[in-house]
Amino acid sequence: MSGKRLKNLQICRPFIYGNIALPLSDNRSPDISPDHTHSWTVFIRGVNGEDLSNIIKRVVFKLHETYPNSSRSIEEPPFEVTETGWGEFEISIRVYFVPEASEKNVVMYHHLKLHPYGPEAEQQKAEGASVTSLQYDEFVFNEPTESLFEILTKTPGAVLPAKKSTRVPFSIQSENEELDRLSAALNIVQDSIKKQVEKISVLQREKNELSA
Ligand code: SLL
Repeated sequence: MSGKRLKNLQICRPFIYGNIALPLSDNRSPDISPDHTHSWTVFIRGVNGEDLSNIIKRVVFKLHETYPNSSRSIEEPPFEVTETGWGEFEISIRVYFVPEASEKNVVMYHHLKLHPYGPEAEQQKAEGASVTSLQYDEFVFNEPTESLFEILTKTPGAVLPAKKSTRVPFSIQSENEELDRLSAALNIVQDSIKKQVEKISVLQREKNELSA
């Protein structure tokens, strides 16, 4: 593997970060503080839930200072932190790439969401529904090292077994919907090509008849 950089080349790796939260029920475990209202997980992962450890070495989640050891360093996938608490706050997510990448670390900010929001908030609150707040983003590598390029193109991230509680609603489903839209568009294009071909052959026939 090589640290040489590939000139005039850019490669992207899509990912998702955010949190899922669940209201705690009354029959919570006794070691959970009584003023805590929710359990939540903040995470970063691939768009289809896959592991990003082929490019990420470490992720540091910086929680609110009301948490003990508020800086949580996660060195192995899944890159996530699960906690319980009572309030929403901003979490910084600092990503360190594998050494082969020779890339600087990057930081993202996520506002931890515990409470339902939007038009169905009241109903969701009454149902004790889970709350999900996600962000799609991409790592963009300009002039990547040959090693990073090889990692990104040859070894796709392993798919982690999706845990029900933190399943991501993007993914195969939205990808399939996009494929449906593409194939509908393709049908329209093919239809119009067919019509044009018929028109041309009618014109051709007319032309032949005139010159006969
Ligand atoms: C708020 N500005 O007032 C925010 C701060 C902090 C949330 C929210 C701590 C839990 C614990 C916890 O939930 N902190 O360790 O006891 O809403």
